[in-house]
Amino acid sequence: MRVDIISIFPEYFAPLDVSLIGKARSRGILDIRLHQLRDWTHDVHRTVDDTPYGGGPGMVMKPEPWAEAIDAVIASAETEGAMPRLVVPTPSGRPFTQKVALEYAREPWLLFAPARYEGIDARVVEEYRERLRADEVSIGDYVLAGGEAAVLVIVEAVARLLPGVLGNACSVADDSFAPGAMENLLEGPVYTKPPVWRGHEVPPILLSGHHAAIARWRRDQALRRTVERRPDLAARLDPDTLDRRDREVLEEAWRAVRGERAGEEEEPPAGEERPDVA
Ligand code: 6GU
Repeated sequence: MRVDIISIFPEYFAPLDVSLIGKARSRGILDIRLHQLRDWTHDVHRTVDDTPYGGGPGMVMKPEPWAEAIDAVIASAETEGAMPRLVVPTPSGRPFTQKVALEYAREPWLLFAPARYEGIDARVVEEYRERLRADEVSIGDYVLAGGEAAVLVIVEAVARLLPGVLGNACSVADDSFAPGAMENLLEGPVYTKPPVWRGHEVPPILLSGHHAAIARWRRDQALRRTVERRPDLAARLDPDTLDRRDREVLEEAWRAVRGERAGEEEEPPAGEERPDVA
């Protein structure tokens, strides 16, 4: 996969030389190319921003340097007519999820346009939307100072899905959020040696050698953890992917978050309201 990144801080991407991604690059699985946006300005100050039309705080990134930079990347295609998919990180974008990561992992070429300031003049995405299948994506409900950190997040999530990047291909299928058995499920706790550490024991089932019982225990843990930590995800579990035991574990976990004991009534008696969870 080829990845181009246009930014006023190309040095921000030094971590892409390290670890999993660094190895994928040196092995030729990932071809990452960094570009300085200011190289496509024409004034002595190498200006990339200007005041917003309509007033308001902050600055907006000018369209011209972005378009010249994007055109130069398009022109550098090594296959005649090949076009990158354009990804513009912004807190007002659509959520970047594991599903989107899997979709990007199937693309041969991605182009990232991370902005600083209040964002890029909206006409840039408008200009390239059709030709480059431009996507505006957000990595979560908080605001970063710029899109660079979001690009690092997205590149790491996508790169580990590329064939040959991870040592163990199964770990991708077992991921939290992976489509299939783990869809909308968080992974449970994991343990390694020693069996007792500072008085904390590894759950004995994991030392039993009973593979089916271990798989069942792990699934119980995943179900409980998801209800506790991400009731929003748990509420979206597909009933068709749940067996009888799953349903029992879930029911018990929901009771626990609601602060009920087993066998207690669904509805509290009138006048004894309890706070709703999720
Ligand atoms: Cl993609 N960019 C910025 N600047 N802030 C964000 C974000 C992206 N996703 C969440 N917050």
